[in-house]
Amino acid sequence: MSRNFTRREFINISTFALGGLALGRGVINKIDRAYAGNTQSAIPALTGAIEGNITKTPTYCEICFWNCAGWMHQIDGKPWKLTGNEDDPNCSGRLCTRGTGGIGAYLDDERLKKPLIRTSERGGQTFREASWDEALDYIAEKMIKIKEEHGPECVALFTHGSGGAFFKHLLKSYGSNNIAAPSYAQCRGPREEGFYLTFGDGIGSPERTDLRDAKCIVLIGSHLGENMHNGQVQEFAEAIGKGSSIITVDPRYSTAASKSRYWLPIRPATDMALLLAWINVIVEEKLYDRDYVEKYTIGLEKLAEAVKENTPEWAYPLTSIEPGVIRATAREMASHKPATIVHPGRHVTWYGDDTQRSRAIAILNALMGSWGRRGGFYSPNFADVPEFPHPEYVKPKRSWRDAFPTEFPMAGTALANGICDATIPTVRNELGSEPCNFKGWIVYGTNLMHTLPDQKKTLEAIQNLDLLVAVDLMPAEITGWADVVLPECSYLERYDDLRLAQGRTPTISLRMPAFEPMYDSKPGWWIARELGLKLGLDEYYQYETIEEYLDWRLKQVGSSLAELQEKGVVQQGDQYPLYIEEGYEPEFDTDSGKIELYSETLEAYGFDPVPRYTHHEQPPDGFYRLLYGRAPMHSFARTTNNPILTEMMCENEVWVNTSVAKIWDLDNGQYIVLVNQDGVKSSRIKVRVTERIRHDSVYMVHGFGHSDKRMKRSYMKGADDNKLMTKVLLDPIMGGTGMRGNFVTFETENNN
Ligand SMILES: Nc1nc2c(c(=O)[nH]1)N[C@H]1C(S)=C(S)[C@@H](COP(=O)(O)OP(=O)(O)OC[C@H]3O[C@@H](n4cnc5c(=O)[nH]c(N)nc54)[C@H](O)[C@@H]3O)O[C@H]1N2
Ligand SMILES: Nc1nc2c(c(=O)[nH]1)N[C@H]1C(S)=C(S)[C@@H](COP(=O)(O)OP(=O)(O)OC[C@H]3O[C@@H](n4cnc5c(=O)[nH]c(N)nc54)[C@H](O)[C@@H]3O)O[C@H]1N2
Ligand code: SF4
Ligand SMILES: [Mo]
Repeated sequence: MSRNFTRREFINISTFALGGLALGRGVINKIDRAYAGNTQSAIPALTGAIEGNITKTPTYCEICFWNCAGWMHQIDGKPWKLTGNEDDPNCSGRLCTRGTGGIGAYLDDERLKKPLIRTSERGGQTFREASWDEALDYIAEKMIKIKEEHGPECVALFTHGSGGAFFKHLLKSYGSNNIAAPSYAQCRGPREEGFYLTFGDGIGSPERTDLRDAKCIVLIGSHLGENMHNGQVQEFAEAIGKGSSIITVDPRYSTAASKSRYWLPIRPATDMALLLAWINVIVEEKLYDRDYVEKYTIGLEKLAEAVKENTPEWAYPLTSIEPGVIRATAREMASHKPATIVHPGRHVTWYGDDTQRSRAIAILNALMGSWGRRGGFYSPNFADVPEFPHPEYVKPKRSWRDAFPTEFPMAGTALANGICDATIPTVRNELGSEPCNFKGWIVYGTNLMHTLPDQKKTLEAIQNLDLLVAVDLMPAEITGWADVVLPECSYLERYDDLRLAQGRTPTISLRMPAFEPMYDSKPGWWIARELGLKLGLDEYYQYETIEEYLDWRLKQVGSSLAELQEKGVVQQGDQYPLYIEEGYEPEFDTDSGKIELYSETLEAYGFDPVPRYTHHEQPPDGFYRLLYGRAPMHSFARTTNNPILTEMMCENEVWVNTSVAKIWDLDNGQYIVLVNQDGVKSSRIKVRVTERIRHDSVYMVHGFGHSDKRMKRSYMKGADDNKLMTKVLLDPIMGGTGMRGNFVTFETENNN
């Protein structure tokens, strides 16, 4: 496939240097060390020449939720390398560094190996090994009891990851619809609701952003290149290669900032002022797409009225961005419209007014006329595969919503933090007409201790449970609090449900096992089905094998399991036009049927119909705002024990501005402890003295500082940002947990 960005540009931006990494000598030595003592190596003995029987098995990557489709190559049945599937639009044939290191998820010898049942009080970390039968019986018994005594709705599911689909089916069959994903209220929920309120549609994943054809890209805290969502970064590199004008707003000189025409090192927490000032300039100077705005939007006059005071001069003292730069960047955006995209971001739960900030971004895009246009937001296509037949789900009598009758009216799905609240009797006492708190949690592939801010509250909720089940690959922190721990096998050892991704072309892809499950681990689909059968839900499982399930689904759309096993990815579904200029006719599922620059829906709920600037607390003297983000070679806290990826980065560092380091007498490479505004301390973390961060903030990569000793490679390596997030700024519109209102100071051996 032809791509007209230079390879150097791509490698430069994405640290893809390992793209297509096979298990080279260095990596093999490291894994061999991890396996020292095992009689048989898990990896092929490469001697330079490739000898043996080479095979490849289709999969899609589970190292992050971009889910690139790829191939697991083997030599004589042993792992050799992971590569991208050429037919996959999510990756265009290339996996990222993390994806190629996915073999490490399979090879990690510190994985969970057997089902475990807790033998002491919660958190006591005392478990005994159990058979699958015993562990599942234990869970089924408790679930039946909760159903009888409190109702099935009192069991909630937290899920992130592919196998979660089978647990969702299980929970709904059992009678509960209380299903939460931290990827909503701790990640992209405000963005989805902000765009929905404006365009009547969300962004989805992979993002419907037409970066490759954009002539101007505005990144507001989106650190593409460190945020390594594969296809998106490839398109970003392509746009840079074509000379697209990049404007990056970030208090930190990110990789993206280094590729930008403009870098706006904004004072954190003031982005709304910048966005309103941009809107002000674009409206005042009539720089918007007039035909588009007239045809598709309502509320321009009210918008103009609402932002008339929000001039660049007004925004300057708030944001520290000079009025001239605000005007110049507004005009730059407008000069490329409609191929200007103000990127909606992904992890957007920052300051509590996040739905409104996302709405301001949506409004800017509407003014540029970029929704539905080439170089803006395309209209995605979807693969459509019927579900495997099952009886209708029992209609739950109560939902998580009942615990929040008046709050968070726009929450589109259960809130992970909301379920936590509704588990603590003193916080939320009502769940429906009968008093009921959550009594059981099933936690699939999400490490709540690293994921939900306010860890104290999470622990308090856990102590109120009758049942906590953790289905995980690793002995992650959450498993230490569970009653029953179920070891799932890695994605390379299992079938999963079909990947149906949105995109320019609709595709289906398959994950199938390349290896037998190691130890006594099992695939998620098997675990959920066995539990379903033990709960007497046989009628919801009218298939015996997963092959039968997948083949049935695929046959409904003229494909088959055999075809997917051979190709890994197939195109399926109708291909509709992507852009208005190619015949796409936009429909806006808003109350007015138009793009709402002014939202009467929000007004009716008592919220601002046009986003307004609200002041957020700035750090007190001697404290610095805690910022956090991603590193290209790790995913959250899920790869920080991966034997291959830890070789590339084994701990995080705290970025401290040079002038601040001078004040505190901090040296580059020195270990310190961070202490937050509530006196909570981090584990030891190395200082990185740099000009690349503002003086009022510090920065670290999320996912390090594991506290579970069973993960030896990552135990106490670097610091956990989440531990320092004791203050949460709740979004009143949809309940997202703003995490950037925490401040830290430094403790060194000299000053503690
Ligand atoms: N402090 C802080 N909190 C955050 C964020 C942050 O940056 N800082 N980011 C937020 C964002 S954007 C998101 S999307 C969420 C993500 O939050 P999570 O989805 O909770 O991400 P992880 O911490 O990676 O937890 C994933 C868990 O899945 C397990 N796992 C890995 N592979 C498998 C598998 O194949 N099967 C099973 N069953 N388990 C597996 C891992 O061992 C780990 O315990 O976190 C949010 N919370
Ligand atoms: N390698 C890798 N890539 C990933 C992931 C991963 O774990 N690893 N996770 C994926 C997921 S689920 C998500 S949600 C995304 C998250 O990635 P993004 O949505 O791109 O970014 P965020 O984590 O929201 O923001 C991080 C950036 O925001 C800047 N920032 C902090 N405060 C402010 C502020 O007040 N204003 C502005 N303008 N900027 C600020 C930080 O300096 C940093 O550069 O990454 C995805 N990609
Ligand atoms: S972006 Fe990288 S880690 Fe994420 S699914 Fe794709 S290859 Fe895997
Ligand atoms: Mo996320």
